[in-house]
Amino acid sequence: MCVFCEIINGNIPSQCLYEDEYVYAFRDINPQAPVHFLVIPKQHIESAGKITAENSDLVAKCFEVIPKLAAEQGLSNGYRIISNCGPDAGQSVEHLHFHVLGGKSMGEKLV
Ligand code: DGP
Repeated sequence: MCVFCEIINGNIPSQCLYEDEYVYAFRDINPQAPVHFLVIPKQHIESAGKITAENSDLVAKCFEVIPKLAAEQGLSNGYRIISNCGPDAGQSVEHLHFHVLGGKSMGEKLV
């Protein structure tokens, strides 16, 4: 089972920020900004490359959670959302996840 499925199941501990029937959010183990958390669908979807009409409602649910959590975490000055998809993007966990980073100015822009 993948590491994020194990986190959802509680077999691997995590710092949970939010949970409902469809979505789980927790702090990244290796934070790249003062605030860095991950928002994931509980259903195992490999990556953004596997989003379809059948599962895109779960992606929407993730994105509904993000602004609420960002506000709770004090990211009133903005934040960045990243989803690495596949080897060239450096995806290391094959369970769709959205990084939310903030709490500092991220001046070095990739896009
Ligand atoms: P990516 O490289 O985009 O696939 O990002 C995977 C992220 O997942 C990476 O920033 C570190 C994080 N991560 C990996 N394993 C764990 C874990 O066991 N717990 C937590 N909290 N985060 C993890």
